[in-house]
Amino acid sequence: MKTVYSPAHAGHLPRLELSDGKLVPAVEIPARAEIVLRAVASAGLGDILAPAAIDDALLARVHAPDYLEFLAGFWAEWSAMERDWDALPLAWAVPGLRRVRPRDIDGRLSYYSFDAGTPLTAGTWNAARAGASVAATAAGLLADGEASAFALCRPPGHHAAGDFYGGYCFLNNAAIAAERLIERGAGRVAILDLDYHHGNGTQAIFYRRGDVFFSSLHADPRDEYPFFLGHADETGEGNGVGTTANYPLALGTDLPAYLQALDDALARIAAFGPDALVVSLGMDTYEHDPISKFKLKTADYPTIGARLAALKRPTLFVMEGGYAVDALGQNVVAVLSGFENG
Ligand code: OKP
Ligand code: ZN
Repeated sequence: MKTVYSPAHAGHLPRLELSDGKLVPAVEIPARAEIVLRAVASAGLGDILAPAAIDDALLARVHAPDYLEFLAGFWAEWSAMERDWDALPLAWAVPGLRRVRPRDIDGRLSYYSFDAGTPLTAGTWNAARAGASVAATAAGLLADGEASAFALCRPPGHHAAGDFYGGYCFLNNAAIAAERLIERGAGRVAILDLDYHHGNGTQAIFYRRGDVFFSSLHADPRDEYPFFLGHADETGEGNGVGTTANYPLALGTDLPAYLQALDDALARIAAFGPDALVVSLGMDTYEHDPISKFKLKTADYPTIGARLAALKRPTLFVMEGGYAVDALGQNVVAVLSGFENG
């Protein structure tokens, strides 16, 4: 399996994040991608390729033009105010307030976000765009006939919706990959989100679409971030009725309970009959993840990889979360080699 990687992710270097009421050292850091790169290289998984530059038209299939313009221009505006620290938003237009776009930079920062836990930094836009190009290039490998590929994206993407960022995510890499597959001829694409947190952004982007099936296994949003999406009764709307399937799971979920949900999701995907599968690969389901509460072990991940292989579709893995940095490389390789041997 080939990996696509760009060192440009390292330009997104958040220092402190807001967590549990405190500013603490950020967990979504460059070392994450670097340790995964080293692990896939030393496992001999396959060639490691650089991405091609991303087409703006592809970005615009997923994200609103004003949102992209905001992200692209943000740091110039922020730093012109002599602010040389990372940016965090402060107030949101919850129901009862009005989503009228503010002129003020802090107002716009809030308008285009949904949480205060996601620092926007000097290098964020370049890094996020490089991550999206990694996803698009890896999707192109599938379209060229590869059976599988690994998009080593950073920052992650699945919390980013069409017009807002949050959850360490700015551009939705998995959604961009799915759109690239459709551009290259796929009629139907399934996305399976295995990150511990619900992929609210990906769900929202495809909620009314009949050609993209979105399925997610995650901690129950009543117990865990992102709190306000990811319930089992969200099943799609309009043309997308029946093409969203959520599996909210209990804190403390271990392999048997996880596999029960996974097998159900895979049966739903098989019935949908996709031309390709995009896996949002978050490794924060790991028992020692510092911000998460599932109980999967390194030895469990090859089993999960083999279950994905049994679907027998061209499969693109897109890196999402996973914050137990020391174990992150071995856990990713465990899924990917389980897939290849499955
Ligand atoms: C991004 B991804 C912990 C705060 C966590 C946001 C988590 C974002 C996860 N005290 N805040 O889905 O891995
Ligand atoms: Zn996560």
